[in-house]
Amino acid sequence: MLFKKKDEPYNSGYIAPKGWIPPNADEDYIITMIDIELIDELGDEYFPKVAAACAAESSTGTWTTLDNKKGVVCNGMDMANKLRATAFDLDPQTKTFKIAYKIELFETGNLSGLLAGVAGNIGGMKMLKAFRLLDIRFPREWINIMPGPAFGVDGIRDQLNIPHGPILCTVAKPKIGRTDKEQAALARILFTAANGEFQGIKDDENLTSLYFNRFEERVSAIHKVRREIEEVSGKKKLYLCNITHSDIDVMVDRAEMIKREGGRWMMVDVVTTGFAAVHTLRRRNLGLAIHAHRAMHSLFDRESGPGVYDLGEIKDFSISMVAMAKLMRLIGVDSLHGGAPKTKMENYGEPKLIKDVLQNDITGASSMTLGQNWFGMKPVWHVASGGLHPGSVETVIQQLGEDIMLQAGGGTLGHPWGIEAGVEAMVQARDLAMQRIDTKDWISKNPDSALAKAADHWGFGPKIV
Ligand code: CAP
Ligand code: MG
Repeated sequence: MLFKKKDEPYNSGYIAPKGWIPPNADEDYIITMIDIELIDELGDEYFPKVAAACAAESSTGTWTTLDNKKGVVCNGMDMANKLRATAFDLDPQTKTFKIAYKIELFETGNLSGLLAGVAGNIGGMKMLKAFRLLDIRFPREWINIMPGPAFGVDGIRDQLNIPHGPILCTVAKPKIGRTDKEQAALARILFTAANGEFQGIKDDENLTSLYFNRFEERVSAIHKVRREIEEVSGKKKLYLCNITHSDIDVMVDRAEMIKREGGRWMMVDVVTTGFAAVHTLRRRNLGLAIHAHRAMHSLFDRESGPGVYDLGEIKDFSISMVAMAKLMRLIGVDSLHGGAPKTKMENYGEPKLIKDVLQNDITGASSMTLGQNWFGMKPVWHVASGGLHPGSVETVIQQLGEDIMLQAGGGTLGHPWGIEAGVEAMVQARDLAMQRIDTKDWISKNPDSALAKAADHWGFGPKIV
């Protein structure tokens, strides 16, 4: 049995009396919300002990008592007891609970250090059959010390001179295949088709620097095209150029290269490069917006139980994308892939919530979020992507609103009439949604349009395979 009588005090101080809530939470506490399942050997009556054990392991405790050596003056127990975390608001039905951590327990502004506590060892404990960190709520001091986005939603609208509506972008497909020159030729088409109403091009997450498409050659070729087109058309264009590398110094060199080319954005695979890398890039203040691709997030945020929809048990060990989105806003990205309706990617209905935490203050907590007061930190562009095509644009805009970057890769470049027609169809779909004109209705009146052809080819539903 995991909990022996003699170990009882180990977690006794780590749980709050029923009804307790952390006082003055937005000033003094970091709070997490957790969903767990107990291993079969532990009956439901162990739930409070396990919740307290999670609070202990993630703050100051360990698996046994330590304060039994009377007369020892160096055991640190006074401070450990003062700073211990408190499990509270336990729901034995859903096995959800919250943990309140006093702000002094962590070094303010050190996100990696904080996560080693609140999201550290606890998921690995043998007493748990499943664990999901649903959310983290940050107090004012953390919001004030973290950089947040350099540009945010309004800064990017000013930069591109797009006062309203979604930004339209595509990702070069095939994922890997074009040479730097071919990608620059693609950029020229994208920047000029449909009267230049399409904003940009993005590298794919796994395109870095390859023998037929070197970073240096690509960045210079595409920005040359961008400068030319901008000069002629007067319209600002985007190139989200992937600087991802496991060596931060190489990323900084690449970012500086973009800056020298007059670029405005760098793209980073924020999960594979890690929190420290993104925080460092943001702190260097290179004058570039950060586009955050989340490739690899699925390996720690996917969950296969119905509990992920709040409908029963969870099955895996994970952290939600909602929590990840908050961390990315704090660390200072300007746009983040957050999923959308009708994509090819799994999302549990979270995109709306992710967009909310990226852009709004959320006052009311729910079963999916603790809410968050952002104390004026700039909002982040929500990127809708993954199998989107013109027929899905109306639903995406209806559900997520206009402060989104719409990325359709295959759904732009794979148009049966060619790339120009793909761009035209995406622009048509966006414009109709913004004017609240029913897409199907419009298509029936314009059967020869690029949008009608796209809908005929891909339909209106999600493309799963
Ligand atoms: C989209 C994409 C993105 C995914 C990532 C891809 O291309 O470039 O990486 O959207 O998913 O490679 O699949 P398509 P998410 O438009 O051709 O699907 O945005 O959910 O992180
Ligand atoms: Mg991609």
